[in-house]
This record gives sequence, C-alpha cells and structure tokens, in this order.
Amino acid sequence: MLRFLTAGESHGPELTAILEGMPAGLRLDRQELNHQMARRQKGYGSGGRMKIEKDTLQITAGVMNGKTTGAPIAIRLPNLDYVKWRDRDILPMTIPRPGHADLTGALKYGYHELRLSLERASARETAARVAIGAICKQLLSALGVTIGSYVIRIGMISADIPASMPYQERFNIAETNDVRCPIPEAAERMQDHIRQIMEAKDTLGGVFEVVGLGLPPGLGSYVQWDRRLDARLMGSVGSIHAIKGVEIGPAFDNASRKGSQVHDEIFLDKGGRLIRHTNNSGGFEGGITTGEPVVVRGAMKPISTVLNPRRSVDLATGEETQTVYERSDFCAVPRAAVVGEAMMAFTLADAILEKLGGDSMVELQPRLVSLRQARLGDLEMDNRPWRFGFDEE
Ligand code: EPS
Repeated sequence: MLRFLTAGESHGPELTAILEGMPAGLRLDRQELNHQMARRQKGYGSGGRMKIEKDTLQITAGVMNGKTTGAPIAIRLPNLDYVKWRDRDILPMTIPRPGHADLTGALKYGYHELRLSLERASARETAARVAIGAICKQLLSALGVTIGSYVIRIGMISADIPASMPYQERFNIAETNDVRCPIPEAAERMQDHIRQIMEAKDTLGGVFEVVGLGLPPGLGSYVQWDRRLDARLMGSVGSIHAIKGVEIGPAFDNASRKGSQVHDEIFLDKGGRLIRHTNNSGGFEGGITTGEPVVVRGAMKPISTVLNPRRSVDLATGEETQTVYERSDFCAVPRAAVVGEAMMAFTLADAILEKLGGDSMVELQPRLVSLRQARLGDLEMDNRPWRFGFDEE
C-alpha cells in the first residue's frame, strides 16, 4: 500500500524522498515533523557533522494547505555540508575501509574511485527515512498507535529494565538523556563507556528496542511468507545502516528457555477480553499482531570508521597499507533507535492501510473502530464436529 524511495549523496546538495500511498485528509503537524528530524540528530558519540546539519523538511508535493491529498508526497532535505564540497578538488580515495561499502560498492559498480560508494552508502540517508517515518507516525497517531524507542545496550554496558516498567515511561526517560536509555544510572555508564572509546580512538555498537503501542490485533498474515508482519518488520529495521541483527521481542533469550516459560498464556478478564500477562512473543503469533505491544530489537555493529588505522590495501598501488581516517561518528546507537522508529512506523502504517484499505482518513477511521478485537463476543465458535471437505476430483 505504502512505498517510499530516497535519493541523495551524503555530501551532495540534498536528500530527496517520495512517499506514496498516504490516504488523503491527514493533517500534518510541521513542527512535530521537524521535532522528529531533530531527535535523530541528538546522541552522544556523534562526530562533527551533526553540528553542521540542521535537518528541516521541505514538502513540495502531496500536501495542500496542511493536509495530505493522496498524491505522492515529495520531501527535500538540504545537506548544509555541501557548500564545503562543491567547487573543491576531492582527493582520490583508493584504500577501502573495512566494514564500509567502499570495496563491495566498487566491486559491484566497477568504480574507479571509492568515494562514490561512500556517498550513497552513508547513513546520512537515514535523515530521509526519518522524514518518511515522521509522516507515517502522524497517520498512526490519528489511528491511536504510538511508536517509541530506547537503547538497551551500548558496547559492554546494558540497561536492566524491569519488565513492569511501562513503555511510555521508558520512552519519556529515554528522551531526557543523550544515549536514549530509560535507566538513568545505566545511561551514565553508557556515556562513560562512549567517552572512553572516543579517547581510545575506537567505536561502539549496541542494541535498541523499538515498540509500537495501541495496534489492533489481526495485522499481517501467516498465509504467505511475505505477508508475515513480524518478518516485514525485521526486514525494515534490518535495512538500517549498520544493523546486523534484529529480533522480535526477546527472541534470542527465548531460544534458550523452555516452551512452558515462553508462550504467553491466555486469560479472560471480567469484560470478556482475552488478555496476556506476558509478551514474550513481541506482539506476534503466526506473523499476525496479537494486540500486545509490538517489540523489535536492532543490533548495531560498531561504527566502521575507526580513528586507529585498520589494515587494508591501496587499490591504486597494490600495496598492503592502512586506512586513512574520514570524519565520522563514534557511536550512533541512540540515533539509530530513532531511525528504527521510522522504519517501524512505515511498516506498521503499511500494514494498517492493508487491513483498512481506504483512500482517505474519512474512510479509514470508522473501519478501524469496526475491527474484530480479542474479545469472546467477537469470536463466535461453531463448537460441533466437522469434516475436511477438499475438492479432490
Ligand atoms: C556517516 C558518516 C558521518 C555521519 C553520517 C554518516 O558523516 P560525515 O562523513 O559527513 O562526517 O555524520 O551521518 C549523517 C551525516 C547523518 O545525518 O546522520 C557514514 O559514513 O555513514
């Protein structure tokens, strides 16, 4: 239902994004859109670039007088760093940096200059994704869905988050510190860890958690591999730069536990609602939302650009040598969490539109209200023996 494309080089004039499939009649709050852009720019461990950029959206199509029209939405995000690159001789780049796309890009596209890989493979592109995600978030918000994130690990330091801590509280506290950690004591240790790694001229990765609240049950499907919404979410969060592992809920912990400890038992509350007291499934059964919070974790590798030179080969001279440092970040996990929100927002908005159809908000909203809920009254059973009746002529 929803599609998006981005274009733009890291140090080129601008990033461009097109989002197609948004229903008509969604009022967009521009201040809130730019607030989302600013959230992606904050995070301890960033390099110098974030002091240069001030990402502000320009919407040039698909929105008229503050409301979506149903037409493709076009977004421009200027790169303020471009002025330093235009009209300047660029030094040749011939030594591929391990972990970056320098070598794979040159192999794939037959480049004679490695910077061409860097320019498009750069995580600068995530600014465009956050712009797309910010619009999707406003659609979700109009449908009662909230998305938030927080960091649960930076390098060796992990935050021990009590299971009873409400998600909204985790989001709120994460917003108050520059490592996006919901446990202030762990946040301080994460900051120290990043400070030490910067002094050691090295980099760090980590793990963030993105959560969707207020989703109706019944989004996604098990009937075909590419309709499983948990898999679609893993793909979209896993497509973020430097994300090398994704799990739904505590999937890797669940793998070492017994089934009786993992599966979320079903209870009936006094109002006839089918409820769970745990959410080890991360909000999915059979690739379909249960109505519990949707929880996705992303594992980010350490930033590939390391101040300490790494061994590599100069492709121009054929000599084994060392990498040359390019300005970069030291740890980008707090910022990647915000990008994770954007990718979740896009994927869930797509799934909701798939369920509700509708070209306009006026059509969508009543359909949302009429969706079947996890309630006894919505699940009438035949409750009598029956036979398979396949047509086997
Ligand atoms: C990036 C390298 C750095 C980051 C950049 C991603 O940029 P530069 O090479 O200009 O210092 O700051 O991220 C952004 C510009 C951004 O907006 O997030 C990389 O190599 O991926």
